[in-house]
Amino acid sequence: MKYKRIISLIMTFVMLISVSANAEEISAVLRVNTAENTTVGDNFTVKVELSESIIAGGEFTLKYDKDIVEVVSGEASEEFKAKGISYQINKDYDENLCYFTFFNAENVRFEGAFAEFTFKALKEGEAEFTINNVSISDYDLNELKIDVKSGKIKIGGNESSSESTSESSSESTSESSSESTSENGSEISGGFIYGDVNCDGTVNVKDAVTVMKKVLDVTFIMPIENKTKDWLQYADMSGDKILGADDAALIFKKSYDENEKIRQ
Ligand SMILES: [Ca+2]
Repeated sequence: MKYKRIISLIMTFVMLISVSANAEEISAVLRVNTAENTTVGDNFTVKVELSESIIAGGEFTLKYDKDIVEVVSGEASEEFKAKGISYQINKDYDENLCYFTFFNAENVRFEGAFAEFTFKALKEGEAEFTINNVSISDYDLNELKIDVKSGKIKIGGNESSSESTSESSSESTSESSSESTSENGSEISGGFIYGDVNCDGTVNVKDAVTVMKKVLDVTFIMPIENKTKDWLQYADMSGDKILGADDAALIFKKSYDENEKIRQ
C-alpha cells in the first residue's frame, strides 16, 4: 500500500514537471463565431473555432437557448475533415446541447473551425451560445489551457436591427454534468471500468489518447497500470491481447456510444 502511494506520488511529480515545462505552449482560444443579426424563420451558422494549437483528442459541448433557436444540423468543418481526424457529433435536444468529440492517433496542428452548426431562429430576442465541458489535449496528454468565448446573435422581426452584439467571455467551467459510470451501462469488473485507463471513473477521449500514448511509447505508464497487474484486459478492447491503435479507436467509439445513450 505504501509502495503504491510512493509510486503514485512520483508519477504525479513527474506529470507536474512535464506539464509545467510545456505550460507556455498550451494556451488557446475556443470561440463561438456567428453573425450579429438574423431574422425569425431564417437559418444561420454557428462555428466553433480554435486558435492555432497542437491537438490529438478532445471534447466540448455547445449550449443554446431552445426557446428562441433550434438546432437543424451539425457537421465538422471542411478544414477539420481535411485533417482526417475521427470525430463524432451528438445532439441532446432535452438539454439543448451539441457534443463534439474528436480523436487522432497523433498530434495535429490545427487552426480554424471544428464544427459548423446550423440553427433556425424561432423568436425575436438574443440567443447566446456557450461552450462548456471543454477538454482538449495533445498526444502527450497536455491539456490545452483554453480561454472560452461564447457568442450571441440578435434575432429580429422583419428588419434586422443595427445594434451590434458583443462577445462575452466565460470561464470554461467543467461542470462535469453526469459522468457516465456504471449506472450508464459501463462494464465493470474487479472494480475497474473497461476502457477507463486513466482511472477517472469515465470512458472518454482522454482514455483513447492515453492508450495511444502507450502504444507509441511503451515506457509510458498508464494510471491503470499502477492499480492492477491485469490492466491489459481493461485496455485491450479488441481482445487480441495486444495493445494497439485499434484499442484506442475502440475506446473512442465506446465513449461516444455511451454518450449516445443519453441522447435523443
Ligand atoms: Ca477515463
